[in-house]
Amino acid sequence: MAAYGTADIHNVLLAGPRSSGKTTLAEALLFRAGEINRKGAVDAGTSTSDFEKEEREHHHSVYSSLLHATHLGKRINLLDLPGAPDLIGQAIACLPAAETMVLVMDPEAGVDSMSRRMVRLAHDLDLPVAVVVNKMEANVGLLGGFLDELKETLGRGCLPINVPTGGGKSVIDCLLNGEGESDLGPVAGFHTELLDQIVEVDDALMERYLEGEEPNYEALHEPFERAMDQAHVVPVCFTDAATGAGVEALLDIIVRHFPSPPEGNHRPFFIGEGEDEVPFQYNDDPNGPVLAHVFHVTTDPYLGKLCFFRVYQGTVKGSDQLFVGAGRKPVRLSHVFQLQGKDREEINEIIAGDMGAVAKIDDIHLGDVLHDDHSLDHVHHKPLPYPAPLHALAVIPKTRGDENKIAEVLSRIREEDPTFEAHFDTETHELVIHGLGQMHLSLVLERIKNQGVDVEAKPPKIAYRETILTQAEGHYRHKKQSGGAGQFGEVYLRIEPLERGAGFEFVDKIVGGVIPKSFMPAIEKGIRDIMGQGIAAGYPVEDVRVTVYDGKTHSVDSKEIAFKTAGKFAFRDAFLKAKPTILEPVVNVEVTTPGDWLGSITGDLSSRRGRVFGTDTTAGGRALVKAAVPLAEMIEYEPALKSMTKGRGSFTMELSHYDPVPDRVAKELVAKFNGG
Ligand SMILES: Nc1nc2c(ncn2[C@@H]2O[C@H](COP(=O)(O)OP(=O)(O)OP(=O)(O)O)[C@@H](O)[C@H]2O)c(=O)[nH]1
Ligand SMILES: [Mg+2]
Repeated sequence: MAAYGTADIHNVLLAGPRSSGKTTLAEALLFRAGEINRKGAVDAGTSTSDFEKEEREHHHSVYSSLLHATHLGKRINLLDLPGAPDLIGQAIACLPAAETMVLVMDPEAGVDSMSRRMVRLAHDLDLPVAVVVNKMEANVGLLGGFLDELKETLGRGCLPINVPTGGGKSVIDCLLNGEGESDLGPVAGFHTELLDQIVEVDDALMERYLEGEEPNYEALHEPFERAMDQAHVVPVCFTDAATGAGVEALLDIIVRHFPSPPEGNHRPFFIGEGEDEVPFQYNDDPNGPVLAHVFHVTTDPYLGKLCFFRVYQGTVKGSDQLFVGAGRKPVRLSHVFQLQGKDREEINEIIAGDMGAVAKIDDIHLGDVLHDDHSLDHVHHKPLPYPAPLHALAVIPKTRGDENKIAEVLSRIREEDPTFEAHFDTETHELVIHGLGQMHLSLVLERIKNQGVDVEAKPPKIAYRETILTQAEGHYRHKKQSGGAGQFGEVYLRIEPLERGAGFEFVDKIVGGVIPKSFMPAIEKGIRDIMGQGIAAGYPVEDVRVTVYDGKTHSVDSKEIAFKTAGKFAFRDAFLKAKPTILEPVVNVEVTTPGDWLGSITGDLSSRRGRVFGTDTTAGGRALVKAAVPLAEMIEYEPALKSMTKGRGSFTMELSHYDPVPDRVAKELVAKFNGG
């Protein structure tokens, strides 16, 4: 039996921008709760959370990690997420597992684009947000301005629940206490502001409050928690993970005020497929049928594949056999573990609301639902908004024969990371990896190298597409009738542009059986083949409708292969007459910088063929720029932004749409394809 019940659990994500101190704060929380007796440090490679080789070497988080602590008899599960935008796949995967997102912020860096992105994600998943302003002592002079900035960007409900005092050396509560002096002024003002906001969600409490009654913890707990669930209040507290100031107060806040699984907004699960899909409510009951969800997959050096899951109802035991989604064959778990960074401990059971891991089960994958009752076969979590991997690299082993080893590493990474893809390009005979940016891909290369495989990587290829601008007709007669078995197939077709993103449509308008139905799939196959290879510049063709309307058949020599060839070349014929054009991916870029670099950032983005569609200067004097820029121009953006902003700017980008490339670029791509 667990020493705690479902209502005693608090699941918290530590999210936020790079280097804001999430991992250091996690370490400080574990230390203060007595879980570890030595405080490790990220920079020394000794923290509990950043234990993987790449993390110890680079001094930042690369993977999400699960930690736990006990405080005031309550259980806290912490998920320490990496803050680098390139590693956001790791962070997004974990979002379903918790009831609260704690956004850890560095007041000097301010509300950057990564913070905004995490808040948007939380909002989409109905996840309450709290803010921890970390590094308070060194930045005590900035804290007042930073609070204004938080309010301006996250809404007026963004209010302190404690405030720094003694020059950032400690904190003083302002939820249940209205007395004393803080570094930001009298506590009374903060206390009143917070209570005024909380009572708005509870009429009876509001009435008593307006009559002058000072609400105590019991009176406030439920309304406060509800205000968080509704994002009416976004509590802000202060810490200094380096000195430990405010850390115990944060432990108190987590267990006393943040939602437990039964209190929090339920995670968005659905049951059924397509039109029959309806929201599914789980019940947090440890005695109910098991419902668990896999939110993280890693590789343990000893145990191999490790799948982390959160239990929503029922109790998962090592002896259990569970179904995976709609799969009919149950999997036997054998052992279940609780994790403290890399340290794992086998335990008997994991109750509703809690998290754990199972090892070495090939049939369990990231995002899977585990259950023990066929009525839950079709339960799934709302799909998570993973960004598309836009950067690509071709990977070439230096030693022949290492391909298999590389493929093994890559397939493991694919299991763990939904924002990573790898495929073998049969055209170029290259192994191409796709990720979110340079950092993401160089970490993948490192993992390959750590397996003792030496590789070379070629510069990123941009995923251009080919399409047409008008309609055209095409024709091809494939005839081979000299010696041996003959081949004959003749095809007339028409191609027309479709809306961007529509893909491919194949229409059979043959009348009178001039081409028998049985050959149509071969024609379509020939067309799909050549579309995949590209015609003008070697990039896949998209957004066309092909209508086959005439042709000829030979009673003996017509066979599938002949019609496949005829379809392929008839398409090529039409394509070249239909004003072919090349499309390029365009990304939405959001740049934030502290300080006045607005002019240089917009100027630079314009020189990258970007279209700036929004600029703003926020409370802390920070610049925010939104623009749409061709991906090809963003390859070297990270170092450029760094040097422009003395290392203080940050940016995020997401695929927006495809646009035709300018003539000059098209000519270059075509010439390159033709060996120029
Ligand atoms: N002065 C000061 N430094 C801190 C504090 N918290 C963290 N740091 C330092 O800030 C740097 C980044 O800390 P991390 O804990 O790795 O930050 P993170 O948010 O986990 O970073 P990512 O994993 O890259 O997202 C390290 O050098 C820490 O020692 C703090 O409260 N005060
Ligand atoms: Mg970290």
